[in-house]
Amino acid sequence: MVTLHGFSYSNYYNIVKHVLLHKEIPFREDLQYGGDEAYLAISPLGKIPGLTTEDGQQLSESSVCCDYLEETYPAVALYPADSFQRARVRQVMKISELYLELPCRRLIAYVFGDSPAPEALREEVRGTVERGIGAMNRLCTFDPYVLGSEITMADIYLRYVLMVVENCGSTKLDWDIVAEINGLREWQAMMGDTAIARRVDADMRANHPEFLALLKERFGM
Ligand SMILES: N[C@@H](CCC(=O)N[C@@H](CS)C(=O)NCC(=O)O)C(=O)O
Repeated sequence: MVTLHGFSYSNYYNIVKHVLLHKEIPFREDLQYGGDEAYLAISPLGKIPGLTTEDGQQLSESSVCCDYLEETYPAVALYPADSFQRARVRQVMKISELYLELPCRRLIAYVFGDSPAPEALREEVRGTVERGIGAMNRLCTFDPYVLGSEITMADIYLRYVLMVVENCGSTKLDWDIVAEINGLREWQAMMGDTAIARRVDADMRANHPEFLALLKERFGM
């Protein structure tokens, strides 16, 4: 059976978990917070999540895990058959990660810590996110899914990318980033209104106190 390693408060972990649930692939969860030698055998950078395949091999990097799951378990497809449309799905995933999530992540230490984020950093993050918003508005249709009538990997990816973006945007930039992307709020409500999303979100909330305790223990946050 596939094993997903990591913790439920991690948005990256939840991308892969949502894909496993959507594709109805049997899996078990192995609670890992990283930071120890043993975990490096599963995820070479020590990042969450890690994946152990059915035949006992290890993978990391969420988008790589997603692609592996798609190719190995194609029955419930999350990419279109057409190669250009598949590339479009990956384009949205990459843009949302590189130009929305990763800049916002630069503020995450200030979200969990006490000190205010330096203005120069906030300005830099704002500039990158502005461009990401522009690209998302040009690419995504939200009719009703990100790229049309069928759910794709981009829908699942974006749902969890936004968890960090919304949190950092509202707490550190006084900025409702979701409101800047046309149709995103309605799409978010639709994506959240499924049994899978509710399960992932409930597990995420349940893990929150333990995750906060770990941050305190490891980083004094
Ligand atoms: N590019 C990685 C990013 C994963 C990532 O940053 N995960 C966070 C948890 S949400 C983590 O492991 N942070 C600890 C660290 O960076 O060492 C992926 O797509 O899986």
